[in-house]
Amino acid sequence: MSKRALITGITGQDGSFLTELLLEKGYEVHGIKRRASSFNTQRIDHVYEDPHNPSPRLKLHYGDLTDTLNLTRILREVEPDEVYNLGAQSHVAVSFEAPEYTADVDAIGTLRLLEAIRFLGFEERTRFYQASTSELYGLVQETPQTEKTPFYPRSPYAIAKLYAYWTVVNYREAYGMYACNGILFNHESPRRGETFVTRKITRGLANIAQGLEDCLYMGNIDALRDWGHAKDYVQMQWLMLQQEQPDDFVIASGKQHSVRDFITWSALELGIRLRFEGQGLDEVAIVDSVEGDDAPALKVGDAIVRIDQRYYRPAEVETLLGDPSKAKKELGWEPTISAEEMCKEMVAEDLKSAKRHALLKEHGLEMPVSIEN
Ligand code: NDP
Ligand code: GDR
Repeated sequence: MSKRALITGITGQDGSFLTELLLEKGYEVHGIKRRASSFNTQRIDHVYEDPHNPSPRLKLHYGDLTDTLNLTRILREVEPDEVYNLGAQSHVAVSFEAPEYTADVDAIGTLRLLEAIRFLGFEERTRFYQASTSELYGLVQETPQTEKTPFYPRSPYAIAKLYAYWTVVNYREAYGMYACNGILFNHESPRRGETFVTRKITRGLANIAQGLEDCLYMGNIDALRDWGHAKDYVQMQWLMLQQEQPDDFVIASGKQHSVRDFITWSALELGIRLRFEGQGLDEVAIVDSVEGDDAPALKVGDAIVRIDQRYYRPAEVETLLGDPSKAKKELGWEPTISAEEMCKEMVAEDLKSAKRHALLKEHGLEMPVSIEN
C-alpha cells in the first residue's frame, strides 16, 4: 500500500516541488486548492492527472484553511499518513494590510487542522509538518539563528506563524502527536510568486533587458537574507516526517546576501547596467565597474532601480542568517544549490518568458507586462 499525503498550499511554490517529490517516492498525493475565478494550478499542471482515471495518484480537493468543516471532511475522506501544512497567506508585506485574514489562515488554520486530526482520532496514524519560518526571529536576538534562538516576530504574518509554531509543539506534548516545525529560511525558484523580492528582481530585470520595461521599483535593498532553493528545502520537509521522534529543525543555507547583491547578480547575468535612484542613493551606477560621474548615459537594455517607499514595511526584518547544523547532523541534510546558481536559473527562466513577450510585441500582439506588486 502506498502512503497517502495531504498537502495544503499544493498550488504554491513549495507545494508543487513537494508534490513532485512525493509522487516520485510512490505516494498517493491529495491537495487542497482554493476556488478561484481563474485557473490557479499552473505550478502543478505538469503532474496533474485526469480525474476520470480510475486511480489517480494526484487528487485535488476544493477547500480553504478558514473552513473547519471542509478541512475535517477532507481529512476524513483522505485518511492521510502525512499532512504537510504549507497553505498560508505567505506575503509579509501583505500581512500588514490584511492582518486579521492572515491570522485566520496562518494561525487558526493550523489549529483547525490539528484539532480536526484529533477530533477524527487520527493522532496515532497521521504525521504533521508545519511550514514555520525564519520570520519568527524577526528582530534577531543572536546570529546565526538556531532552533534555540529566541523569537521576536515583526509582522502580523510572523505573529500568526508564531501561534502556529507553538500550537504544533503543544499538540506534540499534550497529545503525543507526531508534529514538527520546519523553520525554513527564504527559499526561491523560478516558480516563486512574482511579488517576492527575488522573483520581482529576475522578472523585472529580464523584462527590462528585452525593452519591455525600463524601471524596477524596490523597497529596502539593504535587507540581508539567507536564500536557498525550494527544491532542496522540500526534501527536508519530507525527511522530518520519516524520523523515529518528531522534532523541529532550522533549514537554511548558512550564507547571507543582500537584496542589492541579488539585483547585481541578475544584472550581470543579463549583461545590463544598473542605475540606482532614490532616497540616499544619488544616481550611483554599479555593475561593469562603472561608477558615479563616469557612468555613461543609459542605453536600451540598461535599468533604473528606483527606491520607492511604498515597498518599505512598517517594521522590517533587516537580517537573517540560519545555522542548519542540527539538520545536517541528525538528518544528513545539506543544500545542494547556491543562491548564485539559483539566481542564474531564475534569470534564465524569466528571460525566456520576456523574450516571448517581446516577440509578440514585435508582431503587434502587445500584452501587458506588469512589475507592480
Ligand atoms: P506560496 O505563497 O507560493 O503558496 C501558498 C499556498 O497557500 C498557495 O497554494 C495558496 O493558494 C495557499 N493558500 C493561501 N491562502 C489559503 C487559504 N486560505 N486556504 C488554503 N490555502 C491557501 O508559498 P510558498 O510555497 O513559498 O511557501 C509555503 C509555506 O511555507 C507557506 O506557509 C509559507 O508561509 C511558508 N514559508 C515559506 C518560505 C519561503 O521562503 N518560500 C520560508 C518559510 C516558510 P493559491 O495558489 O490559491 O494562492
Ligand atoms: P520575506 O520575503 O519578507 O523575507 O518573506 P520577500 O522576498 O518578500 O522580502 C525579502 C526582503 O526584501 C525586501 N524588499 C522587498 N521585498 C518585496 N517583496 N518587494 C520589494 O520590492 C522589496 N524591496 C526590498 C523586503 O523588505 C525583505 O526584507 C518570505 C516569504 O516567503 C515568507 O512566507 C517566509 O516565511 C519568509 O520569506 C522566510
